Amino acid sequence: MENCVLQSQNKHLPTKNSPERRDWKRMKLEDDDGIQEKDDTEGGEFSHPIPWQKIEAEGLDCDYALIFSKKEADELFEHLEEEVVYSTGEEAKVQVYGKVYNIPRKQATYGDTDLTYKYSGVTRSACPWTPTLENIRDAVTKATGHTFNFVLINRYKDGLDHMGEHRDDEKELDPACPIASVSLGAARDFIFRHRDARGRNCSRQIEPVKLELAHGSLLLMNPPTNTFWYHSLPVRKKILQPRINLTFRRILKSKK
Ligand SMILES: O=C(O)CCC(=O)C(=O)O
Repeated sequence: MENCVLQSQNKHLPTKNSPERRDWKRMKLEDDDGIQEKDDTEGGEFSHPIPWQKIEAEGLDCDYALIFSKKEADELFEHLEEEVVYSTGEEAKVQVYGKVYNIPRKQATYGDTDLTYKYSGVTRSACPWTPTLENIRDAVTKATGHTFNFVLINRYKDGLDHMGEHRDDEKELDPACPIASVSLGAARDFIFRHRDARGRNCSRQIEPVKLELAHGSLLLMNPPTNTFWYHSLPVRKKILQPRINLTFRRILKSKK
């Protein structure tokens, strides 16, 4: 069974050995429907502490918090709808085991000049940061202490749009830097599955870890999570509203 550790009252995420982190309270996760107990404190303004929740399992280390109030998150969503230009045509396809597929959602990539990122058989170059993306990136840096030079944006028009199981383990990603996933819009389920517990002939029985990613939330996937765990955003037919997800990453320029 997975455990969840709650919560620092510090705005910045405590480091592994800091007293705040040692004092966090351990709590359990439900089998299926995500976190059993949640701190119901709203994220609020950035001048207030962020109540982080710890999500842990074997080889999985994540932190979760609401970092934007509803009003802030609503505004960010609207601005992104105006600013972000999503890929079309050949750029809106991926290659899996040699076959080309349309992406079941919209995608865009932004970041520092000259950065490219290769995933699912395609190489994407970064468009220059927009003002809203810079604001969100800087808010994530302020909340976590980590810096990011690239963001992959996924827009899901409704619950039919989805993302299949994968790991963010590309060699050009800085292995020491977490992937910071900001969610805006419709809340969606997000599922982690251990690499040894996938498929019919899996070698081990390990329960998946299931979360709901809320409007204005930040999920930090710390190393080594993406080595051991796949993640996905499954179809949810009842969801009729759009959602935008931004995964901030640090790309090592020398290993391109
Ligand atoms: O939309 C999401 O929350 C999933 C995004 C994701 O898995 C990714 O960018 O690698």
